[in-house]
Amino acid sequence: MFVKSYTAGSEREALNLAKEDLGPDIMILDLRRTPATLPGQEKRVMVTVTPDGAHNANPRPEADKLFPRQLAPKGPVRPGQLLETSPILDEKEVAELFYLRKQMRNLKARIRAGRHVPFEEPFKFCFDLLAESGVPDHMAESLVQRTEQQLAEEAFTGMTDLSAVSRAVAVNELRNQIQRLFVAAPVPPAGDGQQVVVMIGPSGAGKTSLITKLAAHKDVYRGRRLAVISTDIYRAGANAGLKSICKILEIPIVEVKHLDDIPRAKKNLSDFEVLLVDTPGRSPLSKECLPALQTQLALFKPTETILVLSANMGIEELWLFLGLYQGVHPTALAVTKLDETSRPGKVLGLADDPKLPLKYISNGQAVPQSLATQVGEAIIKQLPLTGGKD
Ligand SMILES: Nc1nc2c(ncn2[C@@H]2O[C@H](COP(=O)(O)OP(=O)(O)OP(=O)(O)O)[C@@H](O)[C@H]2O)c(=O)[nH]1
Ligand SMILES: [Mg+2]
Repeated sequence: MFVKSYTAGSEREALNLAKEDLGPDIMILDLRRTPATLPGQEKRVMVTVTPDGAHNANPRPEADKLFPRQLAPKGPVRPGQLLETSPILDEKEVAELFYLRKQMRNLKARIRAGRHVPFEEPFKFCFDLLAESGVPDHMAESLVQRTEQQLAEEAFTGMTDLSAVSRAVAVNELRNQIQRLFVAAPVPPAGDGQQVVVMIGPSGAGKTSLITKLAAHKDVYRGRRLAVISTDIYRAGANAGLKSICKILEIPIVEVKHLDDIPRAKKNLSDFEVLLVDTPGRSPLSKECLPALQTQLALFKPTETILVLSANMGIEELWLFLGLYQGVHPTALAVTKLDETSRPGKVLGLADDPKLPLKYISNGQAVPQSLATQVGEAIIKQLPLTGGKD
């Protein structure tokens, strides 16, 4: 990552220097203030920045190494056959991920200890609000820095007096900054060919429920002809709820019993504009889970692979699972059970990868009312973002 520091008498001047040098799109990595200690000495501010985008060039090079891209199978696939190119997840790799997780914890602690000039009010108030609601430190810092930077820019153009910014104003800007993390991802227009949307994720994450909510939601696949395919055929009654909702919505559902039935099922449903595919949940920590999933995905050739994770897991576990599922190349993320966590801010820790946009939030069991497609709004609603007393 390309990183450079600029020092000046104020945040504004230091940022101007950075923007003159690197262009307008920069991301602040660190901001340090050195107060004037001697008479006549000036306060100095050092900002450390990176050109925005550089930090995302390849956010997961290690994961790419662990799980190389897979090839589609050549020729027919036998029931139960695993592709030779499937990722092999062994204990060594899992241990490596756990080790990385520990390293990350250490780094977080060092960053906290090393930040010798903490945020000043009201930005400290904003940081504490985020941290208390479970937003990981690095994300809280970045959001509060962006809030500070935005208000400093407004102060510069005469719209606000930065020294008199109230908590309410700062919190309001913080909300805008959170909202900016999420760009609405529209459904591709009709006529763009058949969409094959596959849900993947650990057991009990809410994959099947998400399919029922997507199928019933008025804004998602509005007016499209939908069909559902389920490969979750091993557990008795696994599809009972899904079948009854499909019946109410008059959507055909096909249960695929063998891998080589997948191409046939797709062919039989070729007139449908959208195929929603449900897969069985297994722990990605088990050796068989990811290779088996990879085989199914190679046969389905999805246009979209949605990784479904439940917010009632801890953030470290969520990061670990995200790392593990990189092997099957999900294209979007859905977070369920936001209603079942007291630290909903952790979800923001999953929203910093532009290659894996957070597309859906589910915060209850009601079909489809508990499905939010305006993800930023849904998360902000769950956070205690009020200005309090100034
Ligand atoms: N409170 C709450 N419960 C949810 C939410 N989403 C799903 N559930 C419940 O979680 C349980 C598991 O949901 P499923 O949709 O069956 O999960 P799954 O990922 O398909 O599970 P497997 O197929 O067993 O892997 C069900 O009781 C759902 O009603 C949510 O957003 N909030
Ligand atoms: Mg299921």
